[in-house]
Amino acid sequence: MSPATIAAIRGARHVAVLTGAGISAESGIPTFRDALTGWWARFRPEDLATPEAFQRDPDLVWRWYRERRLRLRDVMPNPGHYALAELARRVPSLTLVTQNVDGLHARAGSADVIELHGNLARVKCFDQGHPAPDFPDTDAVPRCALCGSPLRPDVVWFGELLPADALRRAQAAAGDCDVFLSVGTSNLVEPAASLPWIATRRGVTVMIVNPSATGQSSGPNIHHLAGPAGRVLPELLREAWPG
Ligand code: BV8
Repeated sequence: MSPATIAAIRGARHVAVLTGAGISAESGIPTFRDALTGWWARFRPEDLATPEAFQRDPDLVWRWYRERRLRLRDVMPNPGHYALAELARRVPSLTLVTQNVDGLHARAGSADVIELHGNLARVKCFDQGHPAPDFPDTDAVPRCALCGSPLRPDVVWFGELLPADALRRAQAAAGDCDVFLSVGTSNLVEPAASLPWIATRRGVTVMIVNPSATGQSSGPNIHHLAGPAGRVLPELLREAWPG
């Protein structure tokens, strides 16, 4: 990695990190842009991850999330998740913001993860948002014990607002950081996709960890660390803090 990249991360006061589905790819979780596999290949995520899809066919959407959640039992954080947990111990301040709903950052030891799009392990009811104690392992949509409305995963669907406090904290971190680290995101989904621009416009260093340059911005302060997060992030830490 370039001496400028190493110097920037070593000298950082506050690192803001935004992760997307790409950081979980090496844990075996397909990214959003990868076509859905098997029976689900006939759908696009944007067609299932909406309140309208749930109201149209609650059992279908519930089953999709139930399968995704059951699959989480067999996956583990990968070296990319662990490297970010280690980075938080190396710099004075680190804010970790994720678009992912898989909970893998917390399982890798990261604290105070800002989950912009919710968490697949949590369930709430559709009408009132009453939290449900657990994710009922049923094929048909279960009902809320308090109000009787259908239960749904506690994730942010397309067309739904992000949790206001999470978005505010993420935007504040992008506005305060001196290094912005974007890992495994295609920058397609708003308003998360605008976070790196807050940092770029301030002229701070932006590092992009992604095997692909597609959809990624470029410029004098933008360092593209090309490659899979599970290899690049541990490499970044080893070179910045050798031994
Ligand atoms: C909202 C939870 C107000 C559900 C998800 C402008 C402003 C505001 C809103 C909009 C706007 N324009 C459009 C909108 C509407 C919409 C939107 O952005 N649509 C897109 C499709 C254009 N946004 C919303 O609806 C948001 N709500 O803004 O409310 C509003 C409402 C209506 C109208 C106006 C305003 C809510 C968005 C949240 C949706 N929920 N997830 C679930 O999971 O089921 S988003 C979903 O996409 C996931 O969370 C995922 O993380 C996220 C983003 O995708 P990525 O993470 O980037 O993943 P992706 O697959 O795209 O890319 C993977 C990347 O990894 C690639 O670059 C690849 O190269 C790289 N990669 C692969 N392998 C590796 C790797 N990188 C590193 N290492 C590897 N090994």
